[in-house]
Amino acid sequence: MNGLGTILIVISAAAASVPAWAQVEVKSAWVRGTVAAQKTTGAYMELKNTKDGSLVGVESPVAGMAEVHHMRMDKNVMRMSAVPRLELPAGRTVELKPGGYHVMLIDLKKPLKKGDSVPLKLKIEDRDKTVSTVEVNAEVRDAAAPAHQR
Ligand SMILES: [Cu+2]
Repeated sequence: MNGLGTILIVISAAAASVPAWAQVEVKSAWVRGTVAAQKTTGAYMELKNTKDGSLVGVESPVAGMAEVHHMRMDKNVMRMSAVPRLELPAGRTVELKPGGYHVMLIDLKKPLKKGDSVPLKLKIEDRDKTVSTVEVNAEVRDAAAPAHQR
């Protein structure tokens, strides 16, 4: 009987351990809803990595392409540029929000309505170049939510 008890304890400890790929915590993921014929929109979230790494790509079934962008004001002109890699330093929360970093969903396949759920696959690269995928479902918010403001 003692032997069996020991085995059960070992199994439950293994089941409770955090899988190796669950290194990035994603919070408050949302996507701006779109109106008919709109082909792009932004996705926003908070990312917190447990170890140093970077976000190197995003995929979503709702969009033909997804890119990480940075937005800034340059002499009153809003400029967006693609960011091939966004550093996620260990323990620090990196915020993707209107007016700053965001995921641009490009070539949308259909309009996104408030309350829809948009699956996103985040490609996270470690310091040792290992790329893992973090899946998250982002909630679609009203198209009229404040856009690209500071
Ligand atoms: Cu953008």
